Amino acid sequence: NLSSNATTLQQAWGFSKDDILLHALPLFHVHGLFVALHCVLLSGTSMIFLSKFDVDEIIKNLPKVTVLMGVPTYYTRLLSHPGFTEAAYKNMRLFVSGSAPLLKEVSDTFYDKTGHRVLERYGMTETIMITSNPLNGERISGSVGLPLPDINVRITDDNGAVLGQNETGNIQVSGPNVFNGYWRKPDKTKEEFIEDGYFKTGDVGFFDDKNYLSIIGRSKDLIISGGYNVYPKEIETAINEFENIKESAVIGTPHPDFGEGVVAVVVTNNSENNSLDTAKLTSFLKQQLANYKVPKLIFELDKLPVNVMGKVQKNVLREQYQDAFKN
Ligand code: MCA
Repeated sequence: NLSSNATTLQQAWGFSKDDILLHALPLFHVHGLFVALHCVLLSGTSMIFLSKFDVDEIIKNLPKVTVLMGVPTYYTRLLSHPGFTEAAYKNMRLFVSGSAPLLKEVSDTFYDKTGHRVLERYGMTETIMITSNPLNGERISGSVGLPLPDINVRITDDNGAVLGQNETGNIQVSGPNVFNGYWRKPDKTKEEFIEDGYFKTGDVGFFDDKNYLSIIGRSKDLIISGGYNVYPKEIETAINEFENIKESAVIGTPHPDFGEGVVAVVVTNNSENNSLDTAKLTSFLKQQLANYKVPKLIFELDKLPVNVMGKVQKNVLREQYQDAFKN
C-alpha cells in the first residue's frame, strides 16, 4: 500500500532531487509520515524538518524551499502573517493542503495574493491518498480533484447502487493503496468493506462533469479540527464521568483557525439552575484527553433535542451553535 501510493504521489506532484520540502507536520499521522516523507525519500529531495508548526519559523524558512505540505490552518495562518510577502514565497513551486477541507475563500485569497493555487488532495489513513488536483492542469478550489492513477473511486446510494456524475452519495474506494483491514478488528473490517473489495470512506460527495470530486459531508459522526480527527463518543464518555452530568452531546462547528472547533452541549441533573461549572469541567477533561480534543466551548441546556426515536439531533445543535466561534 505504502509503496504504490508513494510512487503515485511522487509522480503526480513532480517531486525531484531539485526540490526542498518544508516539513512541520506531526510524524504520528499518515500526512507527515507517509505523504510528505515518502515523496522526499523516493526522490532524493532535501527537506527542512521542523519539530512543530510555528508560523514565524515557516516564514523564516520558506525562501529556502520549493514545496510546503500542510493542513488548511497553515494557509489561514500564513495569510494573516505580515511576513508572508513575495520575498517569502519567491522560490515556491507547490503548496499542498489536506487532512481537512480547505475553505474556497481561503484558497481564493491565497491565489489572489500569491498567484499559487494551493493543490488540494484527499485521503485517509486507511487508504493513504485517493484523489488530487493536478500539478499541471486546472486546480479547482473546493474540489479535491481527480482519482489518482490506478485508484477507483465511486459514489453509491445507501442501497449500494452506483451513482452518476453530479449525483451525491457515499464515497467508496478500491486500489493498491487500500489497506487490508483494521488490526485485530475483523468485525469492524467487515463492516467497512463492500463484498467487491471497495472500502467505505464514510465521506459523502459527488463527481462533477469533469470527474473532479467534491466532498460535502461525512456520514460518520466525526469532527476534523485543524486536521486532527476527533470522535465525539470519546469526548462524551469523558464528560459523562464528571460529577452531576445527565447527558452530553459533542459536535463540531465552524472555527476560523481550525476549520471546525469542538463544542460540548451538556445537561446536568439540575440544569434549570445553570449549575454547571464549565471551567472545572474543562480542567477535568484536560486531565483525560489530548488538548485538541478538549471542547473549546461548553454550553448547558435543560435538555438535548431528540427525534421521535429518542436519538439526539446533532444537526439541530450544529445549526444552533454554528456561529459560536464567530463572536
Ligand atoms: C492545537 N490545539 C488544537 C489543535 N491543535 N485545538 C483544536 N484542533 C487542533 N488541531 C490546541 C492547543 O493544544 C492549544 O490549547 C490551543 O489549541 C491553541 O494551540 P496552537 O498553539 O494554536 O496550536 P498549534 O500547536 O499551533 O497546532 C495547530 C496545528 C496542529 C499546527 C494546526 O493542530 C497540527 O499540526 N495539525 C496537523 C494535524 C495532522 O497532521 N493531521 C493529519 C491527520 P490550549 O490553549 O488549551 O493549550 S489526517 C491524515 O494523516 C490523513 C491521511 C490526511 O488526509 O492527511
